[in-house]
Amino acid sequence: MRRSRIRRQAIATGFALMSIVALAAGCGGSDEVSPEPVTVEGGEYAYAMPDEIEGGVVAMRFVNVGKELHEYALSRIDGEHTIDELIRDLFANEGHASYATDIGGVPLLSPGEEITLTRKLEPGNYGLLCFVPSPDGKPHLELGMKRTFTVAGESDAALPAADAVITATVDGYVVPEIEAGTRTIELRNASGKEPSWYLASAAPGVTEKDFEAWIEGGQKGPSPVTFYGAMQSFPDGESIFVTLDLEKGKTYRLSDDEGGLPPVELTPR
Ligand SMILES: [Cu+2]
Repeated sequence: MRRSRIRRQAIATGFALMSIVALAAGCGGSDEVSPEPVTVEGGEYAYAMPDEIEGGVVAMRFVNVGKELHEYALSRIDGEHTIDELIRDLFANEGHASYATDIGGVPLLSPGEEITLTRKLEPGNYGLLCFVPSPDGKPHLELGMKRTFTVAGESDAALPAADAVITATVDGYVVPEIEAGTRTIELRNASGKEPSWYLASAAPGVTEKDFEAWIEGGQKGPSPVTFYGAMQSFPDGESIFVTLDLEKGKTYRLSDDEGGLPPVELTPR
C-alpha cells in the first residue's frame, strides 16, 4: 500500500497529475477463452461489485459512475483483518501493513471513463480503497469508498492476446504505434523498478499547476485533465493487460509518479 499513501499525498498536493499516457496497437486476436469481466463501479462514495469472484486469470472492468475522480487501489489482505484495520494501519505506518500486499489497481479515473485490467489473481481476501480527496478535502475512503471482496477457485480462462505491448525499461517507456479503437495493451515492466502507468490527456497549455489549482479550489467545474486510469505500480518482470478505448487523433500521455520514468506521448492513428 506504499503507493496508495504516496498517491494520497500526491493528490493532496495536487501533483500526481500530469501523469498521462500513451498506448499502442496493432491487430490482435486469439482463440483462447478470455475471462468474462467482473464490473467494479466506483462512485460517491462506494464501490459496487460482487462479494466473491472466481480466481485464475481475472478481468476486472473498473468504471467511474460518479461525478468525481476515483481510484481503485487494490491490495491482498492476509488473515482476518478488516478494511478498517487496514486503513488505520496504513495511516499509522506510512502506508504499510504487515498483512497486506499492494498489488496495484487503477489510478485516477475520470467520471464516465472505464478500463479493464486482466491478470492472475490468487485465492484470498482483497481490499479496494480510494484515497482521492473529496471537494472538502476528506479522502473518499473516509466517506465510505472502501470494501473487501474474496477471490475463490480458479477458472480456466487465459490471458488475452495483446494488440500492442508497452514496455517500461530502465530508460523509460517504449511505446509502439497505436491504432485507435478498443485495444488490449500489455504493460510489461522490465525497468528494474516499480513505475506507475498513468494515462491522461489535457488541452494544450494545461499544466500540473492548473490541476493543482483545481484540486485546491475545491474541484469546481470539470477537471482540466482527463484521466483514463491505466495501472498503478506492479513488480519488475511482470505484465498486466489493460483494455480501453483509444480515440483517434487524441494525444495521450503516459507518465510515472513512482519510478521517475520520463513521460511519453502517443496519438492513436
Ligand atoms: Cu473515490
